[in-house]
Amino acid sequence: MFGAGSLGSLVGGCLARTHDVTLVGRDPHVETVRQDGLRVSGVETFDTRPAATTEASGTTADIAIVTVKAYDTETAARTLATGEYGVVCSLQNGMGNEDTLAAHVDAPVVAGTATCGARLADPGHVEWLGRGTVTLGPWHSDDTAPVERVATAFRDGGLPADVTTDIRRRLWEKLAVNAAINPVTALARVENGALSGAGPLAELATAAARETAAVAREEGVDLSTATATDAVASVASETAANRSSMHRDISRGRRTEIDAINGFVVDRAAATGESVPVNRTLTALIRGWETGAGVRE
Ligand code: KPL
Repeated sequence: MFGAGSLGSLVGGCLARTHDVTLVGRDPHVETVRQDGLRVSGVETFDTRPAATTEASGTTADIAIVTVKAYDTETAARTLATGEYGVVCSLQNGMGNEDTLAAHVDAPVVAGTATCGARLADPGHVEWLGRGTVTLGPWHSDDTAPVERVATAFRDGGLPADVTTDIRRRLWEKLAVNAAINPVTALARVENGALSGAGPLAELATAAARETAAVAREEGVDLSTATATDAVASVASETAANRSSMHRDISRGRRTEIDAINGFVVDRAAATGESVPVNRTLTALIRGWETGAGVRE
């Protein structure tokens, strides 16, 4: 597991019930897992003992699952390139991660999205807040065999996993959800539920999703406006009590994934000539906050 944040620790903890797992992350979480093991609580509660390390150069594994923040993908890909892996699977937010991984690693790349709710409560303890599901598909290939290997590992570990040949559309749909919910909740400092129903924040989020769907269609991805905006509404209500990852990043004074989310939409729109004023504004505001907070050069 490259990335031992909330999702990486949850997935790693589940898989460690049936597989040899190594979490690659940061201290103090890694040190606590190494000493005392990993506790998962919530949807299911159990203790596991995955290996844990802060340094993964030259590692070998059947499957590498990448859950690092999008701005750390390049570093993770360079580290992965020093080892040997049968399959590399991204379960990250934002777009562009799979291409970055594929540019460095000599292994099939699998793209995935996860709807599992997770929160790192304390070092060594992850809360499993919503069972969720993982959807996986091949990247740059029609070969589903590596995808099935990853899906089987997930299911063996007790995580529901589907395989699709339509993963590009699924990633764009997730991008629309993140482009709508993440910056709006981060800037307004509200929980996701504040965007369900009517109101100015919901309208803003819907507009960001609408623009994202239009850019997806320009890219040849069949994502209707209704599918994108319905997805935003249902995720906002299903995760009503959650704070989005961008809201949490900003609250902790950390860099966000804006470049791989709304920034990606803005870049693709520039390439296709689409106008995306809402995504452009949200991107400028979050980047401006990052610069002011000293977490962006
Ligand atoms: O993926 C998410 C995130 O916060 O990054 C959503 C789906 C918006 C849930 O909070």
